[in-house]
Amino acid sequence: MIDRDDTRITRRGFFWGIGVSAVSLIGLTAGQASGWLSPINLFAPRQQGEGPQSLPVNRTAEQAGVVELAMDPGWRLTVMNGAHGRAFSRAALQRMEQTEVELPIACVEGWSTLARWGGVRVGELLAAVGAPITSTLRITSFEPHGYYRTSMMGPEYIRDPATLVALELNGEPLDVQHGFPARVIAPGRPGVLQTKWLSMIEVIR
Ligand SMILES: Nc1nc2c(c(=O)[nH]1)N[C@H]1C(S)=C(S)[C@@H](COP(=O)(O)O)O[C@H]1N2
Ligand SMILES: [Mo]
Repeated sequence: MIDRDDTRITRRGFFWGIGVSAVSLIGLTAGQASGWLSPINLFAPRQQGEGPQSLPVNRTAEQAGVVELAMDPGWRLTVMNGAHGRAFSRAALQRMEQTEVELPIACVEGWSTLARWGGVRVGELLAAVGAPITSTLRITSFEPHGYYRTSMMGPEYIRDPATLVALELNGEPLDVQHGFPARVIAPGRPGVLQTKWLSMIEVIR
């Protein structure tokens, strides 16, 4: 049985809690957006224009525990179509037709930064394993844990010629913080789905 007075106190506490979270959220957002508040910005490295290759970093390579794996010369990107697959070294990806696109990373945390990306069209990789452009893909990172290590990609992205497995960022090889050896970049995709540190692309239908 719940005592009425207890219930009322709990409710007050609940609303008070919401008020506090709303205030701190506004504080953090303002800190990211405007220069004069930047000393209190708790996400300092994620400001516009900051970070390696002039792009902020969400979850660093150190936080993701990928630094050694990213530098492994034995790295391959495996592309699976049913039982058939191919493993591409970074050099093999570089020998394929390269495409350059200008696309932003747009993070829900409140920043969006435009960058120049170079790499291989996802559609080309699918063609290399005989998969149609109407496929749906599961994309997996070699990041061992973490909420953003996998993403799905439907045909609406794949058939867009600007959807890449990116190898280069702003004219240089991807920094490890931005997904070296290879990451996904596609137009109109939320930042969380622009998977870094790729290991596998699977056709799931
Ligand atoms: N493997 C992996 N990919 C990831 C993430 C991650 O934590 N792990 N973070 C995502 C999020 S939330 C964003 S906004 C972008 C940021 O890319 P950047 O760090 O290169 O700017 O990467 C995405 N890709
Ligand atoms: Mo993000």
